[in-house]
Amino acid sequence: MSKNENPRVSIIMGSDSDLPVMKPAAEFLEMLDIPYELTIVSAHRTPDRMIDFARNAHKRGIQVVVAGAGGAAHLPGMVASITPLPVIGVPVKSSNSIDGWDSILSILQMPSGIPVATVALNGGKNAGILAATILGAADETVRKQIEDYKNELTAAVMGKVEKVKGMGYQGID
Ligand code: RP5
Repeated sequence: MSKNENPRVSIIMGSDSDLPVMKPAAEFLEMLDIPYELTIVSAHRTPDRMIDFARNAHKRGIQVVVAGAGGAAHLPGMVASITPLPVIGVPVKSSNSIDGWDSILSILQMPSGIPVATVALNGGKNAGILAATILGAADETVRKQIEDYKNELTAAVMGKVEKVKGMGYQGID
């Protein structure tokens, strides 16, 4: 049985050119052994596929959607308008983008009633972390993994505190 046979998170993106930004989301879920799927769903180029995806994702056992797109990035918002699942939007600075703001604002400025949890420009990793964190609200195993991850972050920074102290700088202990 494939480890991703029953995916809990769906990572979708407008084009294969978005993959370098979205891959870190998949890598984080893999690190936590959370089953996921990843594919291309384009709001503009495959609208029927997008609607079919959004109508049926929860019926397939998906619990969180991570959606990335660049330029006129309508994928996260349109999926959010249909699915009952939480949608995390990843703005992508794509080749057709002016400077990334087109994608950021397209995903961020949703109308009242249809929220998309928008992460930073090219923030694929944070999207993966947030997807796992949402699962962790009702899954003790995943919640513990997120706690461990945060503790690792703290330990890494405290190591840097010691490193800077060792360079002769002073500050709070
Ligand atoms: C968006 O257009 C995609 O999400 C991608 O970020 C951008 C460029 O797509 P390609 O022309 O590389 O296929 O819809």
